[in-house]
Amino acid sequence: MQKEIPVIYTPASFSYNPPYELFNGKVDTASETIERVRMILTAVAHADFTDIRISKVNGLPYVLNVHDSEYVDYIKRASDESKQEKSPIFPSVHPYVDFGRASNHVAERGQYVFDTYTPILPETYNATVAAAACAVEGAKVLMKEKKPVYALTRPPGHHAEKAKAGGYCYANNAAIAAQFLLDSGAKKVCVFDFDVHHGNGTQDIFYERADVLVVNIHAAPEYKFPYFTGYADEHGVNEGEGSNYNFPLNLKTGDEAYDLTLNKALAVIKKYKPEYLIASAGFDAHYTDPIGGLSLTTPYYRRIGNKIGELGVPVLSVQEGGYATEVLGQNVISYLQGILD
Ligand code: SP5
Ligand code: ZN
Repeated sequence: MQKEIPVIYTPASFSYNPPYELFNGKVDTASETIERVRMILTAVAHADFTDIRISKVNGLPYVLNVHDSEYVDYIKRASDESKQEKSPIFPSVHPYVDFGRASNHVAERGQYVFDTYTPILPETYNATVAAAACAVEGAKVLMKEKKPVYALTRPPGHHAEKAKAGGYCYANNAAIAAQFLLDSGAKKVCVFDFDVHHGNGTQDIFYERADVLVVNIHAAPEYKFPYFTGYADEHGVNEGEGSNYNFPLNLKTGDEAYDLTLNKALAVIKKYKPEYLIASAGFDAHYTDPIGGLSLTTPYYRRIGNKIGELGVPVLSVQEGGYATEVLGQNVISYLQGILD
């Protein structure tokens, strides 16, 4: 029997287009493109189990419940600066000591953005707040309708820390949705992240807290971005000790080996007994992904959906990465279908 999955998106996702990224000192083609959301929306529109809605809430207050206001203000100012200068804003210097003082706008660029993949464009701020609003609206629908919901968020979010952008992410949409659920009365929420890259931002935000269990499966830091985090021994600190789990994988891991790790990750989630599950749903572990490095197939995303659905916890899926645009829509559909099964 089929039920409907509300899909929440924003037209603001179509308003910004990173022209390039910088890698090893060279200009590289941007992976995080408008084409991604276009392909997903087309696939979702053709599926008979989806109910497409445009987000209408103002995301800003919810963004500020997770991110530092100085940081959010910077993203806004840098977006304006980019418009004035008619050029994307990239960092050149990163803090070699952090005394909390960014002396000028050059220093701020490195203070608030941790890599050279994440340019700030005139529309970055608006799109960021609008994407976060999709996640919040998804969480609202989740609370009310207690059925699977999908937030088509672009820009993605899981690399954004409390006060830093990176990895194509500016606001941590999944964390913002989790915080909203807690502020609405939930006591225990889980974020499960199966994007191929470690969700350093979500880990950062909840690392000292026990009210959000963060579980990540990803390509190991030895091989893939964000390189500095994602090791299995990162368990959380203080109150958060024991509320953070990382499952790093070798390159080329395929469906079968992935499934063993998925079972372990889901066992951890089951034991925690969350009231809500937020899935940071990236599809860049697909074997055709140009930057991912793992080897999952499209039918396997349905299995991931099956197993998440079997937890019996209301689940909000928030779109993260996935750069094989030809198959991205099919991967999303396969996964959502799996949750419904
Ligand atoms: C949300 C998400 O999936 N962010 C991923 C950020 C990863 N950025 C690193 C991309 C590096 C691509 N450069 C490869 C050079 C080959 N031309
Ligand atoms: Zn990713």
